[in-house]
Amino acid sequence: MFVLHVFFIVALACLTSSSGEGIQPVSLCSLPFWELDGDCFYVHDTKLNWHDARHFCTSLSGDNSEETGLATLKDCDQFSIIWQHLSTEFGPYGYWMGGTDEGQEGNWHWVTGESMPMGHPFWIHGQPHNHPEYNCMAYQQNTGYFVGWSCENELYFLCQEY
Ligand SMILES: [Ca+2]
Repeated sequence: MFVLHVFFIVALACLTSSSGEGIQPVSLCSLPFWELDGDCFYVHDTKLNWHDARHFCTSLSGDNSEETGLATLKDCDQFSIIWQHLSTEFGPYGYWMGGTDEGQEGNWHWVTGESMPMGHPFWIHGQPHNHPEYNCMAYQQNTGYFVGWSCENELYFLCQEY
């Protein structure tokens, strides 16, 4: 009976600690994606140009039914959470994300086809500008803003499970 009691207390302690704040025993995301604000993201630490980065992110869907691609952001709160994560876990680099105006100059949209936010507080001051050589959107961690860059630049990048 004593042994049974000890086992029960230990089991209860594990259950309590695993349900504590900040610990998420069940993730919505499949590896290598991690959950953040209800969505699944992955930061790739090798630099590629925007098109190769987009292809890499798309290829991560593998056998999963989830579609994957360069990351999009749903709102300002998620933008803030991503900034905090990149600041603490990675570094002051540029990261490709899924915004582009390649199809039509000045018509910035997410690769999912959804409209993307314009102006403050997302884009760096004065952007997005209409420039035919700057058609791909990066997140600039050191400034905390989106910028439009040449798609041929090689950067780290952020993928997402949609
Ligand atoms: Ca452009």
